[in-house]
Amino acid sequence: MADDEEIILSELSDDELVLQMHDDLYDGLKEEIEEGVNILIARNWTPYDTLTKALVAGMTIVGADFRDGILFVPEVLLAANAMKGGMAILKPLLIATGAPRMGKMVIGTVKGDIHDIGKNLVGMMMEGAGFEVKDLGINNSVEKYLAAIESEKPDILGMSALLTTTMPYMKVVIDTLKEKGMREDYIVLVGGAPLNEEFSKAIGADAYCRDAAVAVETAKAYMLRKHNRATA
Ligand code: B1M
Repeated sequence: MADDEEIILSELSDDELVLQMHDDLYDGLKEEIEEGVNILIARNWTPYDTLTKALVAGMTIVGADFRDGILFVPEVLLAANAMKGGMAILKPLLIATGAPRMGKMVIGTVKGDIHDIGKNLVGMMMEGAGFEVKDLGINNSVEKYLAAIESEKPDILGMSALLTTTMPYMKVVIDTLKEKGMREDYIVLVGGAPLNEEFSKAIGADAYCRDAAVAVETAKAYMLRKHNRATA
């Protein structure tokens, strides 16, 4: 297609549209992303497929070029903004009405870290699965986590970190819970691109969640164990 030829998103096939959305996300075109999301949903795509195949896959390309020095912070911010536009449309669709109450989670990105797209996605998927979610936002100190768990009394504490320099802060939070004798009162789940299972074990978390879907499954499994212990 010639560069100056206008692309009508609604005239593209599903595969073409998804590829175009990856390009549009890369270029930070929020309105086009919102339109693409609406088209896929109107074509009976599930919100989850739309999210993972069109948005998350597009953000993976952005991430690779950011890493390789092809894209810089301003461009990545635009891409993140476009992604959030698409996520805002999907959020009410992912949050199924009438899902049974599964439990409550407090989630936040750790101190020094402002990445929130993955954390928001986890919150949305957890709500969709019937969990009540209290989102603490970004850059959370141990004091903020403690205040929130004391006021919200969640079953689960979720922490997100996207930087190798901020992920050790999760251990600060867990160690503080231990010092206060509160560690066993909460299920602690951690996630974020630089983490892995080994790190999660080393810092004393209950589990590492590779992505939002795994976070939901892990949270459900731990809630079931908690329930079984309580009724044993
Ligand atoms: Co940042 N950044 N960034 N950035 N950024 C990364 C993380 C990086 C890997 C890019 C790269 O070099 N390839 C790199 C980190 C390198 C490292 O530490 N080893 C990096 C860097 C270096 C930086 C800055 C230092 C750049 C600079 O200023 N020079 C700076 C740091 C700012 C700070 O936090 N103090 C910075 C800034 C930014 C922006 C502001 C421009 C923007 C963030 C916008 C926003 O979030 N509102 C940004 C972005 C967008 C990225 C990338 C490109 C994309 C992250 C993302 O949103 N992914 C990222 C590259 C990458 O990860 N490939 C990168 C999509 C999202 C759906 O996935 O967040 O992994 P993810 O979440 C997943 C799972 O990890 C998991 O589930 C989610 C959904 O499936 N998960 C959880 C996440 N949290 C969970 C919590 C749970 C469970 C599961 O709790 C239960």
